Amino acid sequence: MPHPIRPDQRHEAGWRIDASQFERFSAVNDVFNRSWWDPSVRSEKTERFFESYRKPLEEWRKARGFQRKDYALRNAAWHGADIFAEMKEDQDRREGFLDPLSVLRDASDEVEHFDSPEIAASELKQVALVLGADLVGIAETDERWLYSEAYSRELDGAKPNPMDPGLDRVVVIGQAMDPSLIATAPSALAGAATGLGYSQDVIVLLSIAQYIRNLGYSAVPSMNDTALAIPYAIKAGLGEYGRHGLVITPEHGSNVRFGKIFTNMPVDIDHPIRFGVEEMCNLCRACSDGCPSSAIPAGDPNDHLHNVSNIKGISKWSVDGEACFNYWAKINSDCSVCIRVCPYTRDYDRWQNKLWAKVAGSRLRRMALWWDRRQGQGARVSSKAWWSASTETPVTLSPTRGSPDSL
Ligand code: B12
Ligand code: SF4
Ligand code: SF4
Repeated sequence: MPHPIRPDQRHEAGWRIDASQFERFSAVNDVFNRSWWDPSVRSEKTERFFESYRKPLEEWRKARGFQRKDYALRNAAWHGADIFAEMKEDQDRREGFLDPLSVLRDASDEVEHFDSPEIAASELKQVALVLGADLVGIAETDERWLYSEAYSRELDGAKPNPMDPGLDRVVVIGQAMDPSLIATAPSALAGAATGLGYSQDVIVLLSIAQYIRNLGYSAVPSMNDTALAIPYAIKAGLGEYGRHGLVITPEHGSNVRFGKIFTNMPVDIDHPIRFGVEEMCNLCRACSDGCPSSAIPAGDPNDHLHNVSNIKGISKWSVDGEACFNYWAKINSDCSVCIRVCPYTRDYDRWQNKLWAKVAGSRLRRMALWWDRRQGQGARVSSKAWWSASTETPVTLSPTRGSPDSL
């Protein structure tokens, strides 16, 4: 089923870009890549952080959620994505993270023709969902969101980031992350949700790209490499941008990862949606208050650059990536607290949460915020509760205000 967008929710992207200041972003300057080449980011802690994904830590922390079984699960969840990332490292490719995924058969010589771009788009979306995507939308490609350079670990610097300009469509997919794991953030256990998201994404992206190629068109599947996911997800109508610097979707809040497929298949495009997120973020500060590294701004959108890891010339809420990643290195795992505490992170299969979303999108949004806080929605679930759910019947993983795990 295609993504449901009501006509009254269609909007233009509304980018606030100062063309005289704008510069395409170089992947060399994202914080992960800087932690390889930039001594002001690289440290023993960042090295130990990356190593902990490959081999067991030498010292285990006593804190729950950071013990051996938590890391065992986290690293197992990453395993699928890791296999593809490491498969062509001898060719200076880190597929899915620094380079597009390439384990694909060639496109068919025979091209399938569709009666209209609308039909082609709706069939493609149905295929994407059946192949495992949770959300799918389509946008026009836009050079502004293409990285100006890719990062090469071999060169320890920039390498070209080629993209065929004939690929004028980008299919953006969303993969929901496991809410019961995210509810334990910050923890290595919650990091399993991230790893699973990536591992599933790889398979789904490759399958959709192969389907397009089997129809005789070009398709380049991309995860974190090649281009910025967030402006594309917004353009493709998957959600609205939040204060925490992430896209909030109507179906899963921001508890979702994005992947993209660049193609020349002649498909119709989607439109950005608005459902009250910006207005809610103007009232709410749950993410900026809850962020353990104070990386999320509490003020209005602006074009302030925290450091070289922010794109230039766009007025928006921007996260301090250095502060965020420093915290990850300190706790030895990634963090998802900003997703956990956001009031939009809910199970929208439940009628109460559907009703909450309706109120949140109306003039009564203050009431929705009050209701959210009263519910204790977004409180941390203890990792102990997550593990003990395996022996309890029925399984209960609802958030409690009880004693949160200490770090
Ligand atoms: C590098 C990176 C990080 C780094 C460093 C960011 C940096 N500044 O270098 C750090 C460590 C901070 C990080 C953290 C997280 N990340 Co991250 N990250 C990325 C990655 C790989 C590259 C982004 C990048 O190049 N940023 C550098 C510059 C452009 O940053 P910036 O100017 O601050 O812009 C940010 C936003 O403002 C937005 N953005 C960029 N251009 C524009 C333009 C407009 C008009 C707008 C409105 C927004 C916008 O995207 C940028 C995201 O960093 C993307 C994947 C991708 N290719 O996009 C995932 C990605 C953004 N991360 C993601 C997630 C989920 C997280 C975490 C929750 C961790 C986790 N559990 O996975 C945290 C959340 C932190 C936060 N609140 O933002 C998801 C977001 C999904 C969503 N729902 O929106 C992405 C898309 C990965 C994915 N495959 O889904 N991340
Ligand atoms: S991932 Fe954690 S440290 Fe980074 S911005 Fe979100 S809450 Fe803050
Ligand atoms: S936590 Fe609140 S302010 Fe932050 S993104 Fe979610 S709704 Fe917006």
